[in-house]
Amino acid sequence: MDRHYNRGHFSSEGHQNRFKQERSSLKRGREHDRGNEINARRARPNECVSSLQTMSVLRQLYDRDFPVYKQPVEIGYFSLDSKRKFWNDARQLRYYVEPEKCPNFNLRDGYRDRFVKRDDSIKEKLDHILRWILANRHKVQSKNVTCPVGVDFVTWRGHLTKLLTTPYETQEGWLLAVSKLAGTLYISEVETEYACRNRDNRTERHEEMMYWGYKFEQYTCADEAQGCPDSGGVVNTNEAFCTVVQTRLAEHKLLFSGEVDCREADLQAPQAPACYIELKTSAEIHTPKQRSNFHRYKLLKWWAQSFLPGVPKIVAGFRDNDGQVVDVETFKTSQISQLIKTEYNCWKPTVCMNFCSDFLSFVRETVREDDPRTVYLFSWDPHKDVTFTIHRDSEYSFLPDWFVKEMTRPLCETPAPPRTCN
Ligand code: 0WD
Ligand code: CA
Repeated sequence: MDRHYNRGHFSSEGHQNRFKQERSSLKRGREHDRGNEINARRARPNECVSSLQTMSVLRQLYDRDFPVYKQPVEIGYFSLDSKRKFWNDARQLRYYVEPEKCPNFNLRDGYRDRFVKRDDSIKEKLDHILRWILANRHKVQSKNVTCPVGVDFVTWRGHLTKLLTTPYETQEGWLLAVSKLAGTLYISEVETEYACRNRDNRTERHEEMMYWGYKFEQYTCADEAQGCPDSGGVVNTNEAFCTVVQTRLAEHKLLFSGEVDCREADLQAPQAPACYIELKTSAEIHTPKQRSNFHRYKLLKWWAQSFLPGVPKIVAGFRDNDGQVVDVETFKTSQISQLIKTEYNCWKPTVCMNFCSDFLSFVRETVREDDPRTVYLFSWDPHKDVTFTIHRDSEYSFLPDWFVKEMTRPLCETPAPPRTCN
């Protein structure tokens, strides 16, 4: 018996063949039923169901020794330009220029007249990462013919951040689509109805505040190592530099990509990801209650996001309600868990990492079909268990044909120019 069953993190009776398959239309009310969905539902009393139908999110189940998390290694990077075009290089990498302690940056400047906003209704899914994989097959290729990309999981760092913070999240649930292709599991987020509604109903104030973070980046980053920030330029949120890292969490080999704000300007700085810096803005803190909330909620998200790719430093601009930066503080990612220990009943890194590791085990146990047209949709809402549904040829399929075609081509055909097999 798998050790996970004994620990009771997954609901734990019965056998795989006790899965009850039933046609269903999803609660979310989308028009997509082609008769192919299988609904994983909770067991009724006395009913023997699959041991892997649901997964608990209760913190105490994950409060054990810290799992192995190998030092993340940067295996590549890519850039997205002002038109969101993919480049297999570091042209969008920027260099950190340390601001004054109280710089009085005006984060509202340029919102009306020098701001190009990325269209966030366009869902890019994993496409940029997949493009990077195809352009760098030699770096990810394994000798194992049945698993040409030599990792268990491919995803965005942001999706893993959501998993890490799940045991402490009380507001927002998530939907993660998973497909297996040639032995590797691909995880891509699906926007929840709650998130979609929030996106549609943002206030003008909220829209502007989302700009403030990017404006802070412009005040503190230069395009060249010896350069100066250009606070009079245009802020274009299509632009991004993304690192691609490989690491291992317990028994799971991971390849993920995350957006990196900038690096140390000193070219002698340690190699990536140790030279990378995450930039943040946050409301200034006046009261003990505000400080406690900052520790409990914001530092959890900041820690998870930077710990995953091994980004050691977070520079935070604290701003007032008018978008004026009044204080700049640096946080070492490795010291955040010490910093929060003064809080009563605060979050624990080990709970975050063990939950993520066990979720990935749950996914591996669940996703058996190696077929890019099949999506296992994992769903979680606060105060509930993780559940899943299965969808074939549905709106949830996310691995594009151009990627599937390349990945399923026999190995002997892979080197360019193409050769004939003997
Ligand atoms: O379409 C989607 N559902 C998603 C797209 C979800 C997650 C990410 N992305 C895109 C982002 O636009 C970005 O190019 O993937 C890339 C980065 O992925 P990530 O690093 O895995 O994402 P995450 O760690 O959540 O965010 C890193 C940064 C953010 O910095 P802050 O300091 O705010 O955490 O990427 C940016 C943002 O600057 N970012 C976005 N920018 C525009 N639209 C978005 C977004 N939806 N999400 C993250
Ligand atoms: Ca940032």
